[in-house]
Amino acid sequence: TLQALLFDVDGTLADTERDGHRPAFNMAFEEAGLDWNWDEALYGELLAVTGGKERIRFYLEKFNTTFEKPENFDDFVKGLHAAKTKFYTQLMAEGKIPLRPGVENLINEARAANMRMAVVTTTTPENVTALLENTLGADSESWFEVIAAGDIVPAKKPAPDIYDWALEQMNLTPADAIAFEDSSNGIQSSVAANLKTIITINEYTKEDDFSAADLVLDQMGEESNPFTVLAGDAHG
Ligand code: XBP
Ligand code: MG
Repeated sequence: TLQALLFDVDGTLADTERDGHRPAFNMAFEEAGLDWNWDEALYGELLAVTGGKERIRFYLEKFNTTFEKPENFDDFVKGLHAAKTKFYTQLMAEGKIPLRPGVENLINEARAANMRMAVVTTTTPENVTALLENTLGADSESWFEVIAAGDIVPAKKPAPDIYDWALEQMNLTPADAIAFEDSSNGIQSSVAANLKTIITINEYTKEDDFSAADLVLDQMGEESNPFTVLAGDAHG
């Protein structure tokens, strides 16, 4: 029986990639004196790899192969990524990124229905805190029983590991939960963890393959929530 909703963050709760993560990466590059610029089209290609540190490495492997890597390359990537997180959380604090339509309503209904909730994401934990605090309110992170994020598991989405970890923490089986995702990497991860999955598409992911989804929506509805469609009367 349905007991829990598991939420991806980027692209699902909010459209954070184009106007949040992408400019934050560019600000970090500029601060470090690098002339790299990730425009919207390039960023769409870089989204093939999840995780910010992993994405920087992917960029250098595929799109900027002439860059001479510094000796302590791991620290270099970590430093760049820490700066990116600083800029990203600043952008969130400025309140520039709203939740996607229907998300707040869905979360409120889920709480009213005593649904258990978790966040399951490849992004950095600080970024989740910054988004939730600046949209749903100061204590909203506590509504989520588990924040499964960032480097908690080494193999990020599309691997199922982060969903497996969240389910284990909550002592749930996959049949007890539904995942909310927006991307190919996201649904590969949730489906590999045997979870029913509801997709809300966005500009970067509308061409992705969602044939494994249980439901594909443009956005969450303001009135009738998708988990009631899949689970019958969740208000029971
Ligand atoms: C989205 C991602 C992340 C962010 C960057 O994850 O792929 O890598 O773009 O985050 P999800 P960090 O949709 O699973 O939330 O730079 O903090 O790694
Ligand atoms: Mg996503």
